Amino acid sequence: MENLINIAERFDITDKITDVKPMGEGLINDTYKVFVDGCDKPKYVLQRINNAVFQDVDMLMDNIDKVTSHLRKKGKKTLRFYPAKSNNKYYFEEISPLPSVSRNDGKKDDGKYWRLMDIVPDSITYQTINPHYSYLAGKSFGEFEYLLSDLKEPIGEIIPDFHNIEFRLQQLRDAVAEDRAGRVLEVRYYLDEIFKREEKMTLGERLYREGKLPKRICHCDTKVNNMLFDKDGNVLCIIDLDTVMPSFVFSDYGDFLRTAANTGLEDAPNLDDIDFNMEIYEAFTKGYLESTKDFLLPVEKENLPYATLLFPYMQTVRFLADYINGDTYYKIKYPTHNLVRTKAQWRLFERAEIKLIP
Ligand code: GN1
Ligand code: MG
Repeated sequence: MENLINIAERFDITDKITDVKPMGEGLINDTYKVFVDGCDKPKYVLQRINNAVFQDVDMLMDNIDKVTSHLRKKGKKTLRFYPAKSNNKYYFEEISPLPSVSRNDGKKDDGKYWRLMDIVPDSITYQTINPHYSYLAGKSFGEFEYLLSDLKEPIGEIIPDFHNIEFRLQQLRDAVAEDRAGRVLEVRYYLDEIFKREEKMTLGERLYREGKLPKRICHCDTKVNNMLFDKDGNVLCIIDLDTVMPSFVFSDYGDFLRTAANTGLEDAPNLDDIDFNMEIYEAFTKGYLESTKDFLLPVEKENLPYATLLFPYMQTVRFLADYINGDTYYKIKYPTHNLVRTKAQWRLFERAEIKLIP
């Protein structure tokens, strides 16, 4: 970890760094906890930004700066980043001494982008939660969107079409047409099931084109583990702000339930572990509607059950496309990991579909 200590030392902090260790379960960035002299708990989070996914790092950190400043002005606890000594920006680029190599998608990967932020003290993360915490999470998420609803500065679309299901289905079609890893045959069943529901699941994009559904500033990655709770279950702070961008409110509502109402893990190999927990769903919805009732449009409220189905559906599409493409996007721990994730998300979709659609 010697090299990582050197990296962390390049930020504008006065502590003496003693150790850097891997942290968290993120599927995109590499995350580490940073220990300093005189403190037995880690004090900072060091992250290498995946710039194949977040290609415009300036826009990324600029979005986060605008959002965190706005939340801080309103008295909310939020992430705090440290400037790099070399450029006074909230990140620096480490230029690789080796000649740049072309990755298998043809993009060059020659820079490593690093950033450093505070660890929120006495915070707890969960993979699954109880109904009361779910209610509190619903309130906080609604409030998060509400607090950002008067942000005047523009927030860039950091990953274009990120939660556009029509675009995700097209990516899946392209992956199938190319069949780069020779995996299409074994996933035929899932492809058929997905495309059978295409019309129904692309409703949001149609409403948007008709001018009926707005985009608002959303978090767009509201997994349960992107929320820090205190010991009483109150949401202390919402983390992982990389994907904050204009989207339908369905994103935040639906993606939270995708993880929170799942009785199993996102990648549970045993599908019997997976069910859609209605108590979590109802508690979250109650909290969410309490804090959004004054600004959500009827079309947004009425379509929350659609949003609940959309996210397991979209995540199935994304994991499956990555599996078919030979695992170029999500980090995997074993060769069939994206297939296991696909099956687990699909089971969740089916369970939610049965329970939500009479
Ligand atoms: C990714 O890196 P992480 O785990 O916070 C992904 C989300 C997916 C999620 C699936 C930029 O988030 O969209 O829902 O994995 N983030 C990006 O667990 O693609
Ligand atoms: Mg995350």
